[in-house]
Amino acid sequence: MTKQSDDRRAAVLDALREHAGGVSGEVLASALGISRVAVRKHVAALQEQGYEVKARPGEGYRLLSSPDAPLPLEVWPLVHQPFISRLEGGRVTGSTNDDARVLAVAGASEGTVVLAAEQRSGRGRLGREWSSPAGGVYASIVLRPEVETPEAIVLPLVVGLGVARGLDTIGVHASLKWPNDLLSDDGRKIAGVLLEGLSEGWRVAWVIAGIGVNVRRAPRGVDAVGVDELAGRQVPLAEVAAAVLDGVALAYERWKLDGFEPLCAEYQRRAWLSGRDVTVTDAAGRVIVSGRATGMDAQGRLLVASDTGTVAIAAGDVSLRDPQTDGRRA
Ligand code: BT5
Repeated sequence: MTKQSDDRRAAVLDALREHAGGVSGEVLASALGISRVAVRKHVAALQEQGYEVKARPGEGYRLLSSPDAPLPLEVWPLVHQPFISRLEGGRVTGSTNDDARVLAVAGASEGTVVLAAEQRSGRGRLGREWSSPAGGVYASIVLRPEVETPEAIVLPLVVGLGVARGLDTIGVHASLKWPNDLLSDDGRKIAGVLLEGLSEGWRVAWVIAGIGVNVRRAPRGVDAVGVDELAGRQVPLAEVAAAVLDGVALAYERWKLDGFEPLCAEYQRRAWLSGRDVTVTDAAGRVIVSGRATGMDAQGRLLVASDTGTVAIAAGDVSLRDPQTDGRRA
């Protein structure tokens, strides 16, 4: 659905919310300028999405409850940034990155988003799994930055920063572990970012920014934490989704205008690795450098001071290093 579209289903839902005590099909139909049959169809579709609507002949319709899910109908009213132009999905899927890719290939415009309440085959970087049970928020945003491919390397940092800003607005502070992890102050992973894209020659055609946020609880078997635990309340999933989308929209649009430099200081303030001893490995698991993470340069490269000097890393996996054994710890 798009904000501009004359979305009758959203109007039916709004009217049901307005008439909390119930409303007849006839009143709804004439208020919205549609037939009673159409009202019935929209109500059935809402019920199918998890809205509990009581329908009684003679008494009309009454909305009893709304689903706690990142459904477009729930998220739209909470999104403020016009950059977010279209919302799809909101239920169970394989991977929202795959769904968004299909839309991007078909020409979907920048700001198109696919949401999910649960993913069957959510993925992280380098083919790793992203555990995506119900109770999280999974979102993929179509981006079409008009830049050459090397300039887009910094995008995971921009998106990560946007997610962190979004989480701020719901009372959750996240640190950023270069390049793409959002961690609680005690180092548990709240969210991850996965960017996938297509270049045509030197130009970027599209990028899918995939974001996974643990909300209700952390999945088992990984060092993770949910937003609820950190916020100290049960945060509606639609609220988390809207906050994250708005945060990413703002950070991304700033980057498009002025590049990474104006965002760099903010990223550094949140940088979880700064001052820690790290080992950086490449995609094959080979060690690129071991040393102390000292910060980042204006291109978003991680700076690691090693025995042989400072190395600027554009891509890699970072783990904490135990200086006693020189072995990897986390
Ligand atoms: C990431 O990869 O952190 C990127 C995650 C992106 C997920 C989103 S959800 C929407 C979109 N659709 C997708 O299919 N994916 C994107 P990486 O840095 O490679 O981290 C993966 C590692 O994090 C795994 O190997 C686990 O150790 C750990 N992990 C898996 N699921 C987790 C979770 N729910 N919370 C915290 N850690 C998790």
